[in-house]
Amino acid sequence: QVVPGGFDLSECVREPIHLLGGIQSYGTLVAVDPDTGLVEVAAENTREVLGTDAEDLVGTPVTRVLAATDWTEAVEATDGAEHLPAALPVHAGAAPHRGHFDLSAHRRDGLLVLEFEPREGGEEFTFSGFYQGVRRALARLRSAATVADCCRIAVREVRALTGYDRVVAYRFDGEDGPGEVLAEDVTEGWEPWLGLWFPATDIPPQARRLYRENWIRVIGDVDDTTVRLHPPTRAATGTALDLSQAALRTVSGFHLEYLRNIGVRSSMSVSVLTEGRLWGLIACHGAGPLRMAPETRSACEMFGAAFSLQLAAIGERERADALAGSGRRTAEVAALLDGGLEQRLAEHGGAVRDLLGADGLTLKRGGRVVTDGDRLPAALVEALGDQAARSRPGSLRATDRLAEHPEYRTARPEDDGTAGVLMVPLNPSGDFLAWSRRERPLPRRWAADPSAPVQVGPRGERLTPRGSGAVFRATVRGRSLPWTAHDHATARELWRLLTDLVLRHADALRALND
Ligand code: BLA
Repeated sequence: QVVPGGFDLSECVREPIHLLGGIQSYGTLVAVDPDTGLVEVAAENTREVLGTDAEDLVGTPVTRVLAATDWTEAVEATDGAEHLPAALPVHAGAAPHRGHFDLSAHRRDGLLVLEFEPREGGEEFTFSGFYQGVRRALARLRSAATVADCCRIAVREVRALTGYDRVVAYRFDGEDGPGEVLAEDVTEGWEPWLGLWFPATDIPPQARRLYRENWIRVIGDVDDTTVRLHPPTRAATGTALDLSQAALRTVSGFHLEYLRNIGVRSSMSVSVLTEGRLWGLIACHGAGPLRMAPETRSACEMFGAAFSLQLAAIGERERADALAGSGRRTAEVAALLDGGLEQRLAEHGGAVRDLLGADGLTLKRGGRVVTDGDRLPAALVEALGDQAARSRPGSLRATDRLAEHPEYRTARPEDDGTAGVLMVPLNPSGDFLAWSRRERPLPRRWAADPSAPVQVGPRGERLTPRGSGAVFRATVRGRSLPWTAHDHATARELWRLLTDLVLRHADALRALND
């Protein structure tokens, strides 16, 4: 996709942001063969930070800059834990640079990657004072009863722990989709972002993949000069050292440009995952340079994990409540269907359709199709049957955006108003029961025109500023109202009751024949 001015968005998607071969300058990095203890890669600022030139360090023992006991501890702490970082306070460096450092160590591609961050003021970190804050934040989070509550608490607590100027809970609409600011805690005078949508292209897919793996990402200063690695590429892999798990990993120029254009000097993002999927980020911005000590990073990462779990627990509870609330009505409707599903459904289809507030109901069974309300196009019924045949009976399939599913796309005429389907596969021969919903246009307030997310400015390839000052209103088409946890629970319960009915009839029949 090329935007007006000639910027090619596919460049963003192709950039290998974990292989940029550089780090942020507030610390330094050394990658070591864990068996020999010899340095293989060193950042070019090891002289400034540790007192030994990178060129000089490569090929020699790491114990020149790190005490042998600390080296052994780093090897042991990361043994058998590929990608899992360990943090140790160490004394490191050659005189006169010897001092207190926070060492983060992790394994990657057969190397032990060591990152040294000088302790500000040279003192040891005292966890006790900080720990109270983390505990309080976690306790408050546990009291959240709804997703909205949970997000409001999270942004307030993360801002209190870190001191950023803006903290938002940003939820993706689909893992690679655009996102919405669900909650915000922001310093006075900054424009509010609450409720705004941001285009999908703001965070390209490879960045999202990385955030699924590495749950925290700190950018200390967008005006920092990147420190290159020596040597730039590894002989073993032919690429730069993989910095996916490195705290100091340098940042894509595109993203730096983005941050500068929104007046941000530093940032931190904490990943939020539910059911293994990237739900969104807790995104933080600072007006000035700001880096987080490793303990603060760990605390934020832990807080992010607690936030993720709390979201999952809220989802679970909503499903249970939904089921409890609709159980009676579902049982009544199931009773109406006792004795010959097709015939009964022809009479009571409306009641079944209303259970989920749908516009149409479709039963395909043994070559017959019974409908109530909206009638689905024959080709779509067939495509759903194919899906049903491939799915486990009772495993729901739901979408509020049929047009985005290739398996259904060809099955829908242009003017078909149906946008959402929730389907229960009944058996391996492709029978199913499905509810359908019509399109409901969805108004959104965007921080940038989602169809032209990047504009090239007067200074050439420059991503121009954006913000609520230029809110762009647009309507999302092709979506139905989403299928809620309540809808899923009701459909699953109805399926369970129908299965019981069928089994009971089969038993009665068998008893009769015995
Ligand atoms: C990364 N983009 C990011 C990150 C965020 C955003 C949060 C994670 C890194 C960080 O914490 O700074 C975007 N920030 C947002 C959004 C909000 C926010 C949407 O606060 C809303 C609340 N970005 C572009 C374009 C490109 C691009 C056009 O707009 C590509 C040309 C790239 N964004 C881009 C890249 C990264 C990124 C490459 C990864 C940076 C990295 O981790 O190295």
